[in-house]
Amino acid sequence: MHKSCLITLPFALMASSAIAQTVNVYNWSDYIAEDTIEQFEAQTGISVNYDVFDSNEIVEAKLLAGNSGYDVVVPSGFFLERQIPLGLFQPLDKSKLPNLANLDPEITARVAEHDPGNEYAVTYMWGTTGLGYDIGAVTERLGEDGPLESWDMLFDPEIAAKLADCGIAALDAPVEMVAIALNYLGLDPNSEDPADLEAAEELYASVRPYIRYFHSSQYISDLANGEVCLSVGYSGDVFIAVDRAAEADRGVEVTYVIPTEGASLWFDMMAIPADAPNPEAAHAFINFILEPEISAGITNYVWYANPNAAADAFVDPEILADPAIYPTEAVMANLFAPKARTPGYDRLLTRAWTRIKTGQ
Ligand code: N2P
Repeated sequence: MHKSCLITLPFALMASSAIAQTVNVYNWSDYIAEDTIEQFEAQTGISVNYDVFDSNEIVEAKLLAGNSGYDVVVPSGFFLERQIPLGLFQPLDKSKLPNLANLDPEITARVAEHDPGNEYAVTYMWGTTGLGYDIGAVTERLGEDGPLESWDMLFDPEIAAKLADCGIAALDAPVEMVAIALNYLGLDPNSEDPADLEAAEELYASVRPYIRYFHSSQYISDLANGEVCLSVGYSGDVFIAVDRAAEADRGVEVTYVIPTEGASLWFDMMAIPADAPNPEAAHAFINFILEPEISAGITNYVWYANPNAAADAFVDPEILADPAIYPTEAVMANLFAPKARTPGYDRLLTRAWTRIKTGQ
């Protein structure tokens, strides 16, 4: 009896890993550690097809078209919120996600606003959308006493004009960019009032000549190389630019600020499409990400906060103590969280955004 157990067990393991299993993951660009996928493949024998995107709109279009072929996708909570009722995801089988126990209950409660009961999604990483800038180029033009911690650098035409020659970049992310403009104007960042949208559009029109381009990942290398001197950016992505600029050692020094008027706060959520080819492997992947050392390894590499309380022990103390990554209560109070847009408003928003980008 004992003997046969000893013989069958290794055989069973071999057999299960011999079945070629694949998980298809669709995640944001620059958003995982160098060794995460390798480690998952080594631990589970499941191979990973890993594709990247840089915009919620692209993910949504793929999910709406159906048959995306993905097993795990990572939209932001404010998009996922309206995708759930459309039936685009399957409920999680929590019995296959024992590592859910590692999650910080405060974050779990927060994201329940997007996913009631936390039935469909698990937070991957979270962060803010603020400003990245080239310290030398910007202070040279605005002075040490310039509004270096304010959205004025983007939205005040007189100030933005001074930065036009060294280059301003903005994200191609209409929901967040309009929310940021509304917040700057003292309006509700989640307003769907067409008059407010018009005010945001006017604000962009007033600085449009000074914005070089709208793109959601190009700014990382451009900031690092000194091709642009100011960009709206995702916190961790700007930190990549900080790092790359320092490595290049060509005199460019980049920094990230959460402007005093506030910044947008978002949670990117792992979910399994309703038509995922391999939901079993999707659960294995999500559970693996929730291993404390794996979550911490990603945070240490991409400089985004993870939702994993058990991971704190493995996160670089410098990152854990950085209020631009793990915001303090006071910073938190100054952040606003975009909410899902209704389809009716979305049409207005898309048209307004096209006009903003094309400058018409
Ligand atoms: C990762 C960008 C993710 C931030 N590079 C957008 N939610």
